Amino acid sequence: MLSEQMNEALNVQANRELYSSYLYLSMSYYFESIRMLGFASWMRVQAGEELVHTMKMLDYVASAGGRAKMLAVEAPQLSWASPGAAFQHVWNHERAVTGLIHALVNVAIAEEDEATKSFLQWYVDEQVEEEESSDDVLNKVKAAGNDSAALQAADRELGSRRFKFPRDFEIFPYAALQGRTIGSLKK
Ligand code: OFO
Repeated sequence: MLSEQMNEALNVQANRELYSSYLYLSMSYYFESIRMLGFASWMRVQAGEELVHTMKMLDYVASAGGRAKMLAVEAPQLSWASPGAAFQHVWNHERAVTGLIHALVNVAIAEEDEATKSFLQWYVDEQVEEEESSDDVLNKVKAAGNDSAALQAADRELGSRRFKFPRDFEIFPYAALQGRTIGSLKK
């Protein structure tokens, strides 16, 4: 059973994950507006992953007997000075999210909530990957600089990214919902 404080902290983090999805969707439409469709597609995949992170966290809250709450989502930035500025923003954002996840782990440790700490390990590992991939992409875009042929090549390369659901996540988990306690669904 989640404490009220842990429940709240997870709802707040789920909101930040949803904001991340919103931010990357905003970047996707920005890239579409400047006809960099590979970058737009990469951002769309990124937005999809963040939506999964949101739902996975809220699913955990519900299955641990808490109450998943939808909080207001901040409006993200609409455009960027250049592709490099947008990818720099991705990198900065992912570093900041890593800090938030680590702070959340510390709440679980302080509460001796082993189950939540173990659940959050997936996010800790995910952030290592996210930082690595955003660093990699930022370096590619930075190396292209203002060279339009190099930017087009990077755009094509990033366009090959495909979305994958995490192995343990179901988007329409009817059976899992049936298994949840009525108490957590009623609150
Ligand atoms: Fe949810 O991993 Fe990025 O922010």
